[in-house]
Amino acid sequence: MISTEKLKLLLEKTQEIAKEAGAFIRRERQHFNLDRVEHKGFNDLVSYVDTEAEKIIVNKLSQILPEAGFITEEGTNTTKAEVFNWVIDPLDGTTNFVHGVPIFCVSIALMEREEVILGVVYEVNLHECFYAMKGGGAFCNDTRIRVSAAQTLSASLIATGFPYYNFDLIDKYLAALKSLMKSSHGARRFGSAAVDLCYVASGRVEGFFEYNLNSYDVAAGTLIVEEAGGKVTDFSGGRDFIFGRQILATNEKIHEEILNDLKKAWA
Ligand code: 2AM
Ligand code: CA
Ligand code: CA
Repeated sequence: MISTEKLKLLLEKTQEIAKEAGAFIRRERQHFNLDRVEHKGFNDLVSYVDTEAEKIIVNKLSQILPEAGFITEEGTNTTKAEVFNWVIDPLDGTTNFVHGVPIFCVSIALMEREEVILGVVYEVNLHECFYAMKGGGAFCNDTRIRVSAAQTLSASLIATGFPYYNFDLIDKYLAALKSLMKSSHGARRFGSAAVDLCYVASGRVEGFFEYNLNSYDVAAGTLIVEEAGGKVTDFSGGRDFIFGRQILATNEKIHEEILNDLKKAWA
């Protein structure tokens, strides 16, 4: 067990590190051009900015908690530890970044065994730093955040991410989306799962769902949602949402309504 005092200190340091990586990303964006993009798959983009930002983060984090291992998108350090692991996406929203759409962030979580105990999501252009530690509430910059008070799907705005591979499930996804579009205020696609989750946490949208995401896309954001009073599950209502590649996060009140649509579509 880590003490509350130590966790608080780690949370402060992690915010500093996320902001430092964010400042690097912001600087590089000013002279970024599309020639510098590499492809991991036909639509899976990466650049030196992702890898360099990750190096900054991993290097600094290993100084503040030397016993922790790493799960990171770009694989800077692949050492896993038994108890503590950092789960890092140095640049969530890379497709936005390379095209100059200003929604992207740095996402860092700390897991103690199966549980996320600290999460930081730094939105690089809006300078919004979302953060939470287990049992300590959720914040954006210095302000406490809470999920929306909306009671029904019919009064809700829903964020999602479009599938980018595993297209054999796309019909199920589109069926769920169609049904949500018909019964809510509408759907939004911001292009960063970590930002989507923070928007649920801060009450800007009431729900978010996506399939195919990785642990580093969602780990930090899920704790921020839960600490803001929201609910996170997989599409069966269970807790396999960090490594399970299905995530539904809501303000809690509309969770069952969306879950019913997802269960029908995924049946
Ligand atoms: P990324 O920007 O780090 O790749 C958007 O739906 C979410 O899916 C983002 O969090 C994005 O993270 C993730 N994602 C992973 N691979 C992707 C891809 N090939 N294309 C688009 N989004 C991808
Ligand atoms: Ca990501
Ligand atoms: Ca990324």
